[in-house]
Amino acid sequence: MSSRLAVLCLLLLHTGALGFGILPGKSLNHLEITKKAILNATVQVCRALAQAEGADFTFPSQPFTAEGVVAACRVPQSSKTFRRAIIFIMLRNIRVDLRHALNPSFHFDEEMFVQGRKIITEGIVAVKASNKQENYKAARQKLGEILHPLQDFYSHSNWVELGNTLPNSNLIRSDASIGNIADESRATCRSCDGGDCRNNILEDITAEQILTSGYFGVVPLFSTKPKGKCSHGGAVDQTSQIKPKGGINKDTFDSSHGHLHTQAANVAIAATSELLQDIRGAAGDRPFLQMMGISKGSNKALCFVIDTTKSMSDEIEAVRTVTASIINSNVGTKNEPSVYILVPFNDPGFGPLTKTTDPAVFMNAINSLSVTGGGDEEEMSLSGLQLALAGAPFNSEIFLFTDAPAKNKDLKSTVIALIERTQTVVNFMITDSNVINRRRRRDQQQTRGITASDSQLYRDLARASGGQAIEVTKSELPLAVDIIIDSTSSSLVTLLQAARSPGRADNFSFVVDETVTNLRVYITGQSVAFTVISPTGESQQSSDTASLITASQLVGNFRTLRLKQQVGRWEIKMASTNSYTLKVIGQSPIDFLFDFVEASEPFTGFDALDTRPRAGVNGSLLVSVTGSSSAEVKEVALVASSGSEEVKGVVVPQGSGNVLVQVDRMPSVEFVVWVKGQDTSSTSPIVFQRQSPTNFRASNLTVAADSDSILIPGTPFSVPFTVMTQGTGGNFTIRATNNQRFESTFPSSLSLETRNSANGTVTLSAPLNTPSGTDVTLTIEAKAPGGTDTNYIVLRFSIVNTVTDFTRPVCQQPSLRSNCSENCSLSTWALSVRVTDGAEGTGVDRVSLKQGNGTINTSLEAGNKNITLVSYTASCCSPDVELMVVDRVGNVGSCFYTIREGSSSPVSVSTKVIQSPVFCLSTVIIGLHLLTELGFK
Ligand SMILES: *[C@@H]1O[C@H](CO)[C@@H](O)[C@H](O)[C@H]1NC(C)=O
Ligand SMILES: *[C@@H]1O[C@H](CO)[C@@H](O)[C@H](O)[C@H]1NC(C)=O
Ligand SMILES: *[C@@H]1O[C@H](CO)[C@@H](O)[C@H](O)[C@H]1NC(C)=O
Ligand SMILES: *[C@@H]1O[C@H](CO)[C@@H](O)[C@H](O)[C@H]1NC(C)=O
Ligand SMILES: *[C@@H]1O[C@H](CO)[C@@H](O)[C@H](O)[C@H]1NC(C)=O
Ligand SMILES: *[C@@H]1O[C@H](CO)[C@@H](O)[C@H](O)[C@H]1NC(C)=O
Ligand SMILES: [Ca+2]
Ligand SMILES: [Ca+2]
Repeated sequence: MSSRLAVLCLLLLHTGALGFGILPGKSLNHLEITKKAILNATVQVCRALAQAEGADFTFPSQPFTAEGVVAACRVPQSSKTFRRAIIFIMLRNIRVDLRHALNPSFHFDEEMFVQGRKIITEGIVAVKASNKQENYKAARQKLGEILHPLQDFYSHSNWVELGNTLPNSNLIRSDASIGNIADESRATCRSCDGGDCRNNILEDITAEQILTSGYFGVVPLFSTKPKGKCSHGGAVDQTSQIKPKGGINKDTFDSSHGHLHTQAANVAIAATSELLQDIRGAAGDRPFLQMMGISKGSNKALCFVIDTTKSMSDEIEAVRTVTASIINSNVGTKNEPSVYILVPFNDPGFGPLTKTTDPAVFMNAINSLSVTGGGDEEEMSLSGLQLALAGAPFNSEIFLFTDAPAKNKDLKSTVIALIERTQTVVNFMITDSNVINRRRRRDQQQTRGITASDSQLYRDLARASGGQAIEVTKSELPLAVDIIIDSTSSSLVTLLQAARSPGRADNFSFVVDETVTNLRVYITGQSVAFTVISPTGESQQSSDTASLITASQLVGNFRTLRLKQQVGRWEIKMASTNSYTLKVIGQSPIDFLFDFVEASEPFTGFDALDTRPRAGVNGSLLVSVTGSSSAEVKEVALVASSGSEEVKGVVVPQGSGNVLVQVDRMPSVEFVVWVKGQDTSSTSPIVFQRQSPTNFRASNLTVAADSDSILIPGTPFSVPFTVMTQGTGGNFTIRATNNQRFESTFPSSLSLETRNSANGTVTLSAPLNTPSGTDVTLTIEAKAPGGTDTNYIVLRFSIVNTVTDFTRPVCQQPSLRSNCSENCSLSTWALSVRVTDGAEGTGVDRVSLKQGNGTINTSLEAGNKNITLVSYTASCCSPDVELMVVDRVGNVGSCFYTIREGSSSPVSVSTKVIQSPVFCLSTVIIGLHLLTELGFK
C-alpha cells in the first residue's frame, strides 16, 4: 500500500520540497495483497473443478506460488500465462497510484465512500461483461484498476479501527449501504499524542460505528481539510500538520496506524478474495481460470487469417486438412489448442473474428469458408491481421494465408504496433508469389501473384514478429503447414531468432539446456547455404544428407531442420548473400516474460508502457522467469536484431521471481530481448538462455494518453493524447485506428516545436446496439516528419451498456423430499425450487451447484420464462446443497439448503437471511422434520 506515497514523494522530491526515507520491505503492498488473493482464489477454483470431476486435489505448499498453483491445477503449461495475468493485474493496480495519485475517490480518502464504491461496482459490471464476451485481457485490465480502491479502503478508512475483521461486503455491491458515513460537519479525530496516533479517532465515532477516512494533500500551505477531520498521515501529507494533527493510514508498519497494518492488509486480502469470488460466480469456473490465463491443453491459440478471394480454394483446403489433423491428434492432450480464432478477409470485406474454445465450432467455421470476388489483385490482408492481433491472447502465433499483395499497406505501422505490444508471432503462408512463378512457370502467362516488392511487406512484418514468410506454390502448401502443427506444441520457447537483410555470411550460436526437447531450426530465404555444428563438434552442411540432423525438409523458401537432442552450445554458420531469417525453437517448461516499464526509482513502483520505450536514454524492463520457482534471471541484454551489438542491463531482484532490469541506453536500432538464467532445483544447476521472438524499437517520440476505460454506446468518447519529441520539430502525422471500425475523429497532423509537445483528441463513437463486453483496441500513431521515427500508444476499452439491474436472483418456494434412513448411502433426497430475477431483473442466466455432489436439472417454467425450475437429487450422505444463481448481467446470488437435523426435537426450523461475507442472498435452512411433517410430496 505504500507505492502511492512513493509516487507522491517523488513528486515532492522533484519539486525539492521534502525528503522521505524508504521503508523496510516488510509491509504488505498492493502487489502482494493482490497476488495472495489471486493465488488463493485460483486454488479454490481448481479444487472445486477437481471435486466436480471426482479427481484428487492436493493443495500446493505454502506460501503459494504461480508455479505451485498451476501444478496443483494440473496445467503446468499455463505457468507463463498465469504469471503474465497476475503481473498485468498488479501493474494495472499500481497504475492507479501513478495516474490518480491525487484523486481521493480512487483511494477512499476524504470520506469519498460513495464515489469510491461507484468506481468498484461499475468496474465489476465491466469485468463481468468482458468475461461474458471472453475478452479476458479487458477483464484483467479493469480488475486491476478496481482492486486498488478496494484494498485502499481497509488502509485509509477506520473500518479496522471499528473492530471489523471481515471485509465490508457492500463495497462490491451497489444496492446496499456502505455503512454509517460521517457527516461533513462531524469531527472524527483529535490530534495525536506526540508521535503516537493510536488513540486519535474520537470515541463517539467508534462507539456509534461511524465510517470516516483521512484527508490528504501534498502541497504545503494549500492543503486543507474540514474542521475536526482525520488526516491520512505521513511526511508527505500536508493536512496532517493541520489540527487535528497526525493520521490514520495503515499503509505500512511505520504509518500513523502502522500497528494495525497487518490487520488491514489481511482484511484487504479477504476483500480481494471476495471480489474475485463474485467475479468467479458470474463467469463460471472455467472462464474465471481463463481470465487468470489458465486453461486446459496447450494454453495457446490456433489462429488463422485467411484470404477468401476467388483463387484461394486450394489453400483453404490445405487449412481444412491441417486443422482437422491438429484437432484430431490433440483433443484431450496437453497440445490441444485452448482457443481457436479465425478471421477471413476479402476485398473490400474482412472479418468477422470468430473466437471459440470449441474445436467443432472452429472446424465448422473453416468448412463454411467459401471463395468469392476480390476484384483487383490486392486484398485486405492487413485489416484481417489487425483484427486477429487485437483479439488473440498475448504471445499468440498467427498464420496468415494469401496469394495476393496487401491492399491497405498503410496499416503496416499499426500492425507492427500491435505485434510489439502483444508480442505475437505472425507467419505468412504466401502461395504462388512471382518470385517462385518466375522460377517455375517462366513460360506461363501469370497475371495474378505477388512481386518481390509486394512480398517484402509480408517479410518485414514476419521478421518484426519473429515469424516466417513462407513462399510456396499452391501444390507445395500442404508440405509447409507442418510449421502450424509444430506451433501447437505446448511450452514452445525461442532459443535464437535472427535475420539478415540484405543477406551476409554470419555465425550464430545458441545454448541448449537439459530441459529443452524437440529442437527445430527454421530458415527462410532463397538458396541459403549453411553449416550446423553440434556441441560435440560434429558438423553438417546444408547440402549433406547425413545423420547429424535427423530430418531436414525444404519447401519453397522454407527449410526445417530437426536437430538431435544434445545439450551444449550449437553453432550455425550461414553463408549467404541472399537475405534470410533463422529461428531456433524447442519445448521447455522454463521461459520468461517481460514488459517495458517506467520505473519510479528509488521506489518500487513501475508502470507498464503501452508505447515504444524512449530511445537513447535509460530504460527499464520487468522480467520474470516462468515454469520453475527455483529459476533465476542472471543476465538480460537488448541485442540488435541485425548485428551483434548489445546493451546489457543491471538486474535488480524484486521478489517472487521478478526482476527489474535497468539499461543505460535503449538501443536506437531494432532489438530483441535476450535472457540468461539459472535453475538450481536439481543437483547440478541448469543454465538456460531464451530470447524474445518479437523485435522491438525505441523512439524519440513519446505518445501519452489517459482516459476512462469504459465506453458507453451512443455517447462520443474522448481520448485526449499528447505527442512529444526529443528531436527536431515539424509537422507530425497522426493516425488513429480501432479494431471495431467504430467511427472516429482525430487531427491528421500535429505541429510540434523542437523538444516540445502538442495535444490532440481522438473521439470514438460506438453504435447504440454494441453489446456490453465488446472490447475496442485503439492505436494512436505519431510519425515524425520524413517518416523515420514512429511511436504509438495501444489502448484497450470495454463497451458497457448502462446497467439497471443490481439485484441478485432469488430462490422461492423450496420443496424438499427425503426418505433418508440410518444408512445414508441407501437413500436419496430431492429438492425443487423456483429461481427468479424478479419482474425488473435481466433474468436468470445460470444456475449451478456451488456445494453438494448430487444431480441438478433446470428447466423453464411452462408459460413463464422468468422462472427457472431447479430440481436436485442427492444421496442422503450429501446432506447440503448450495445453488449459485446468476442473472444476465452477472449479479450472483446463492441459496443454501440442508437436510441435516438441527436437533433431536421433532420440529426445528430456522429461516433467516444471512449476509455472509462472501455472497449469500437467501440462505434458507430448512429442518428436515418440518418438511416431512408438512408433507412435502
Ligand atoms: C481463500 O479463499 C477462500 C474461499 O474463497 C476463503 O474462504 C479464504 O478466506 C481465502 N484465504 C485467504 C487467505 O484469502
Ligand atoms: C565464421 O566462422 C568462421 C570460422 O569457422 C570464420 O572464418 C568466419 O570469419 C566467421 N564469420 C563471421 C562473419 O564472423
Ligand atoms: C533513468 O535515470 C534517471 C536518473 O537516474 C532516473 O530518475 C529514471 O527513473 C531512469 N529512467 C528509467 C526509465 O529507468
Ligand atoms: C533519436 O535521435 C537520435 C539523435 O538525434 C538519433 O541518433 C536516433 O537515431 C533517433 N532514434 C530513432 C529511433 O529515431
Ligand atoms: C501537415 O501535413 C499534412 C499532411 O501530411 C498537411 O495536410 C498539413 O497541411 C500540414 N500542416 C502544416 C502546418 O504544414
Ligand atoms: C496538453 O494538455 C495538458 C493537460 O492535459 C496540459 O497540461 C498541457 O499544457 C497541454 N500542452 C499543450 C502543448 O497544449
Ligand atoms: Ca482485390
Ligand atoms: Ca438481477
